[in-house]
Amino acid sequence: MRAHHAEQIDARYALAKEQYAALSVDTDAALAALRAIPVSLHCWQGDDVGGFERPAATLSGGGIQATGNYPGKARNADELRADLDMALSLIPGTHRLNLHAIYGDFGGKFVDRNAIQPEHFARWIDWAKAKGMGMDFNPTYFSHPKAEDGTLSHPDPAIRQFWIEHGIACRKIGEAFGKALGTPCVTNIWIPDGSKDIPVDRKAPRERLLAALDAILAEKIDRRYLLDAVESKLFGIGSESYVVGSHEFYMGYAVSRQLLLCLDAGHFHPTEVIFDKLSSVLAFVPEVLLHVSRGVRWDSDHVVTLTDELQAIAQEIIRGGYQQRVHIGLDFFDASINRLAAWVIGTRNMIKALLLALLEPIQTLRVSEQNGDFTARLAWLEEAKTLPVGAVWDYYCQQQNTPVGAAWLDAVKTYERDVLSKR
Ligand code: RNT
Ligand code: ZN
Repeated sequence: MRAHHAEQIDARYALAKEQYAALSVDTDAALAALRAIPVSLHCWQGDDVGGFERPAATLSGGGIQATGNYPGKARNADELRADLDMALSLIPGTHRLNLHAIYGDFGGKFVDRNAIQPEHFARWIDWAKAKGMGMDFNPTYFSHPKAEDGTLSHPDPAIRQFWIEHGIACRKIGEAFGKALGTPCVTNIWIPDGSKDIPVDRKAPRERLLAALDAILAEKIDRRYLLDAVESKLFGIGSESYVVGSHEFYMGYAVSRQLLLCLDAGHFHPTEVIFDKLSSVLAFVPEVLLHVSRGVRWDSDHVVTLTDELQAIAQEIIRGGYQQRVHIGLDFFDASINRLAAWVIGTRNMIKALLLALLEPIQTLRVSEQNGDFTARLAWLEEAKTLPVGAVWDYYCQQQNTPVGAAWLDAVKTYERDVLSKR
């Protein structure tokens, strides 16, 4: 029965391959290219951004929020690794893990943010190494008593210094990841600093942030191990009127320091989209980090679905040949549905969007555009939407030994019954 099913998938793929070949699209080449694009799975979807600094830690402050209380969230790093193992077994390809600093194996003792060391992440390194995965990293500038009213832009030099030390510690950890895993670790700085109501001094906090970032980044670390990124934001809960690390601030900072700029899909005006920023930003910064997310009316971090925006992001990466310069990370946290399913749905959608982009009849589209035949360009853009991408996707899932179609959901439901419901 199973074998028969597999044969059907092969047969459907063979037909699709012919149909694409007639449009000069090589599906085998597209799948080989797809396999080479990692997506960095964010650990924080597994426990609602709580982390493991203390038992039953929860997200606090930072202007971000995970809503819902679906049962079964990971309570420690072992549970989170088990959940990630399960989710990764349902996602085709080899990907990366994106850790936040609060997710170390702290061995039951409290280690403050400025004292974390690579050793606290040794078990994550071993885990990733065994899977042939790379890792990315993030300092955590929220959920901490010293983060209640600012971090790197805080007027109190002692508080700023504490967070500078955290940033420095995190870069050392990122460097250790890169050395151990043989692939550079993207270490991304995002801070929540801002103000609820209208400030009169918008200048001084930005000057302090600038100096603090320069202090964190003063030590040059080999780009083979570590890539530094900075992430802007428009507003957050409690920082509606002013965000210190705005887009212009970090764009200027990344350009002047030649760092990675992180573009989070939820961090701009509600109708503003990030796909069109790629070719502009990449004219001035060496590389970009994406936080692929889905804002619904605000930066709500809903699970990524196969929207027009997601497809446009993937198209820009592929059409621009930016695979080596754009690091794809996910950033959503939904606590109202099964958390593993959220990872699987969001990540599979990101990969599907990349596949759709790789299967575009790009030659026909480009020739139409170059000839000024915008009628044909529009016609082919629309025809491409109903080409048999599903057959190619199913074949890819089968080839990568991951469930085809919605079969992954059965695996998640079984895991929920056997493991999550017992937590
Ligand atoms: C917050 C930023 C940031 C966080 C993570 C948890 O608005 O998007 O990237 O979501 O660091
Ligand atoms: Zn983000």
